[in-house]
Amino acid sequence: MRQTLLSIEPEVQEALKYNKPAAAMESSFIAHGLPYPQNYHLALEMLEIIREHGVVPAVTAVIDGKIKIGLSMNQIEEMSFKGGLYFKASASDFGALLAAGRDGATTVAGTIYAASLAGIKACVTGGIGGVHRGAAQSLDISQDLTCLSRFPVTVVSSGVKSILDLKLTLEYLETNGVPIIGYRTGYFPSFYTHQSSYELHHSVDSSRKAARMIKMYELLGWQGGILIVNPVPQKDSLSEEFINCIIEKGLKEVRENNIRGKMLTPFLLNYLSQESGGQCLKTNISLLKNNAELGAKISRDLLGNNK
Ligand code: PSU
Ligand code: MN
Repeated sequence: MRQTLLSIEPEVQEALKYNKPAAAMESSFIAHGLPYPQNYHLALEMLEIIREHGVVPAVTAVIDGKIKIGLSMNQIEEMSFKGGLYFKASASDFGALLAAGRDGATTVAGTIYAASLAGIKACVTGGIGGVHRGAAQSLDISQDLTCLSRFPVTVVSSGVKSILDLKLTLEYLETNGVPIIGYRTGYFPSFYTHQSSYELHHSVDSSRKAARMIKMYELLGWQGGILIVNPVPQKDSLSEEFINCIIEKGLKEVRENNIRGKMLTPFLLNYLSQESGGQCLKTNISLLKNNAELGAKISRDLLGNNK
């Protein structure tokens, strides 16, 4: 019965049937995170990068009363152009959207859930949501974190933006038992910035070693997901002072306009891109491509022998 709620693109279906590698891709950054037409061109480039490694990409979404595992080019174009019409769909929104026939673009939480329903083991994103600054008062903690601990999917991301509280985000992940593995880094990356001051306990220097660790959790019957953090390439990394200065101004606007809930993250993302004069956008594009490449390699290596 559950399978009838999924609409899996034929090439993804084939990959799953014949045990060929597939990687899921978040869609909220296409619909809500980046401007048109850069979002469209980037999405296509990411699909191409994933394919170059022999992996079938599957952008996830909720469309026409189905959970989509893989979108057609037309659907990606439509989503890129009319992003605002798509609901920002976390896992807990799926049932409501399906019943109402409303379309949604998936957050990391939604993407992990969709991937786990389809049996896809890894997904690619830019940055995950986390614990917001001032969470002691607002209790604003992204569902991405709880879904990471609930569904057995590996997420490749560049850490979290410093619009969030990095320290509390790491504490929350630790409490919920989400393993964090640095890819060629010993520090948690903070999205636009190559590294933060927070040290990681585990890191790997190749996709094969990452796949080996993930398989070890599988062998142990680990029920939750794994977070692989992949820093933005050095050449596109922005300085922490530069970003923090813009974020402080953005947070002032948030307080003045009483912005809360689902709107908070998109508001801050939009503010950052506008105020940084295109630099944030360039960095965002660079890290997303980099994550597509690593996500593809890990998905490929998950099917190999990594001894
Ligand atoms: N952070 C980014 N870019 C994004 C998001 C977060 O740097 O596009 C999106 C992702 O879809 C993420 C979601 O899963 O925002 C988290 O939203 P919230 O904080 O409302 O849970
Ligand atoms: Mn929130």
